Amino acid sequence: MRTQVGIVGAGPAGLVLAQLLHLHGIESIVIEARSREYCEQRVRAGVLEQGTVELLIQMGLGERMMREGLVHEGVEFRFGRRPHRIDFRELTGRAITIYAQREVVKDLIAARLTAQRETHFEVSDVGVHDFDSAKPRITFRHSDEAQEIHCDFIAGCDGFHGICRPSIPEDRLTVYERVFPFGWLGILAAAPPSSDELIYCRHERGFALQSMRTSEITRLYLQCSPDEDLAEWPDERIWAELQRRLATDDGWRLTEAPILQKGVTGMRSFVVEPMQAGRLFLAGDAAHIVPPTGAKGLNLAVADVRVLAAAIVEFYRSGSVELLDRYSDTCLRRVWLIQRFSMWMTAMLHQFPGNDGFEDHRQVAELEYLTSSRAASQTFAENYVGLPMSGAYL
Ligand code: RFL
Ligand code: PHB
Repeated sequence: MRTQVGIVGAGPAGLVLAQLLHLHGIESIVIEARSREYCEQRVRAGVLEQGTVELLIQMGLGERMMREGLVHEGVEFRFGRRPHRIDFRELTGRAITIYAQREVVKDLIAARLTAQRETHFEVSDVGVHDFDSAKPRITFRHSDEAQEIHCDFIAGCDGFHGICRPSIPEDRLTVYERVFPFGWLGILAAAPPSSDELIYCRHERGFALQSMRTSEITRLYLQCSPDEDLAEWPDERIWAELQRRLATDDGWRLTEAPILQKGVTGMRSFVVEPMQAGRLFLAGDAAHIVPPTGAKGLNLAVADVRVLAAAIVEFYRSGSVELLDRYSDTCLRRVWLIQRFSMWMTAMLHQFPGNDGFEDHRQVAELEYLTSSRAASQTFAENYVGLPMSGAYL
């Protein structure tokens, strides 16, 4: 097979890149290890920055998202058993949209199939080769047959556990990493959310978060140990712990309902530098991971491929490799701003082992300042709704 861009991974990064290229008349082939059904059902992110929403609309993918997505103009921080709201609209003129990652992925796969561009699910033994030359190759197996893609560029959009990053010789990459001593136990529950907006809650027993997927489905998280055994968390224990952490003095109660899905996610910050090697470009979780506290992973993946698509389009338009050469530097400026924000949110809201009380006071002071100072609220809000794609600091 021959194409212009070979894309490994059909997550948000790979699929948005494929669609952006398609809209500029550039051919690509997407290969994905999992089945289409698996990609469309995987429970992941839920918060879209306004810039991500605007890009999806420009790409012609806004129709269902605008109908079904929930626009949120603020968020709540809960601590000391009291709610504190931050108003995005008033502080930034912008908002976020709640629309599940799997719905974004469904819309993108549907667009890909409508465009009749090649996509292969359930491939195995993927390898990327010769990316230091002008003729890179991707090899894989599909339906038990060995296949090969000859292309001009390879986009490594295969997530944190993919093969693209480890295919680059170790001595060409610098890895920056922090692994947190906790994880999140997440559930989907068949109940309308008990509050219209997200609630980020600091509690002595650990962080809790109320989010949602639709007006009928609540998404909730509890801080837990990174290797927490789900077998020790029957539904009653999960609800009791959520009620305890989220309780307020004004009698607010979480609506309990059947739990549809449970999972535990470890938390880390990770950045690889540079995000490119020859004609292999890493994007999204393949290049970086942020702790989910800032709700940024998917948005950052989309920001990367926007930069990559523009660079590839420029190459085919003018032959210039200038934007391609700068790809990693351009992306990493944003990546580190988002790392900073996600780390700050994580440190403000979670219980860290060995805490001697100093951290409790520091966290509460941080939250009090955040929710009472207009300057602090605005700083948070401009980061949460999404930093612009370019500007003084980008
Ligand atoms: P993905 O989504 O992991 O997609 C990578 C794809 O590559 C495939 N793959 C391969 N394909 C071919 N060959 C191979 N050898 C392959 N190896 C892997 C995989 O099957 C997969 O389909 O990475 P991508 O596209 O970079 O997208 C990143 C986002 O998925 C991720 O950052 C977010 O989900 C993170 N995240 C959140 N981000 C947000 O912006 N807002 C949120 O509210 C938010 N909440 C979350 C999250 C992630 C979570 N988990 C489970 C890690 C909440 C959670 C609980
Ligand atoms: C989610 O809805 O899954 C979600 C929301 C906010 C976060 C992380 C995850 O910070």
